[in-house]
Amino acid sequence: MIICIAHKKDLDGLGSHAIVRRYAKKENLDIEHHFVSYDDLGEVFRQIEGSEGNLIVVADLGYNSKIPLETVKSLYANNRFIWIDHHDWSSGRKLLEAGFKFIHSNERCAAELVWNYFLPEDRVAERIARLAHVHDFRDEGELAWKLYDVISSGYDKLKFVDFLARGITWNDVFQEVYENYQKVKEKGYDYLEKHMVVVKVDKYSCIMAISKKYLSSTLASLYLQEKGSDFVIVLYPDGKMSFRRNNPEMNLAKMAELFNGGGRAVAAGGRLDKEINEENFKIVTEEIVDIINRKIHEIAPVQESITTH
Ligand SMILES: [Mn+2]
Repeated sequence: MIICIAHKKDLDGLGSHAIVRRYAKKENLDIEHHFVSYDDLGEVFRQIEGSEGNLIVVADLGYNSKIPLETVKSLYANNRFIWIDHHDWSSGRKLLEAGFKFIHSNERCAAELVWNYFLPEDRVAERIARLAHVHDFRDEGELAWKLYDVISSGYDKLKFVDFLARGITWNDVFQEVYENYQKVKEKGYDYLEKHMVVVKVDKYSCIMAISKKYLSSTLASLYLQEKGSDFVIVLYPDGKMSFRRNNPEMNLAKMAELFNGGGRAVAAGGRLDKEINEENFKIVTEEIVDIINRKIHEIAPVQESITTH
């Protein structure tokens, strides 16, 4: 059996799921999908502890400090274990010592790496991978962004993945879901606009806002990023945090580590151990600023200027 553990929030993660699903069908293997976010990955490894003789594929999920090293080691010892990713692993060296097969690139998205590894000759897998790339690298491409809206709407992930795996990238169901979600998005942007603050962290400007759950972190943060601050933090009522930047000096993977998360330099996610609401929003933002401030020189290392005589 294949156990596929990949990101649940975007086209890269679900595209990775879809390509592995297509591979499973081709090889006549059963497949179990785990739709995971960065911060609950450790929990999923614990859930499948004891698995033996399976192919475990982890995709589009980076290292975070909550991943149980011993559990991963035992999964690797008893299964074929492959990790395919494009996130920042600079803090994850200890985990890599477990010795599993690790495929990593900074130039390609996870779905492209999954396509190349599992189904390099397959045109459907290629199409899925290219759509994922458009979204992950914020390129132009109407279909990729429409599919992302379908994902963001909360549409059933397994159904979505199954359509893609069968080579169906658009249909009437997606169209209806997409159209309904446009109204929801507008409401979400309106709420963000009314629940945001601009703060200073060291010399950097940051926009923080509470988002409604139905607006995805990518959509919420893209909306806020357009306002031009150095970086943005989107907060969700359950404590989830999402980081995006305009200023390339900042390493958001490092920032997210302060909040039990991880990700990439350009985009990362974490979690606060409390609920966030309109009442405590101001205090929470101050706490977040304090936490980041203490480590700002690791997040945005000052470039030493070298003077020559
Ligand atoms: Mn990705």
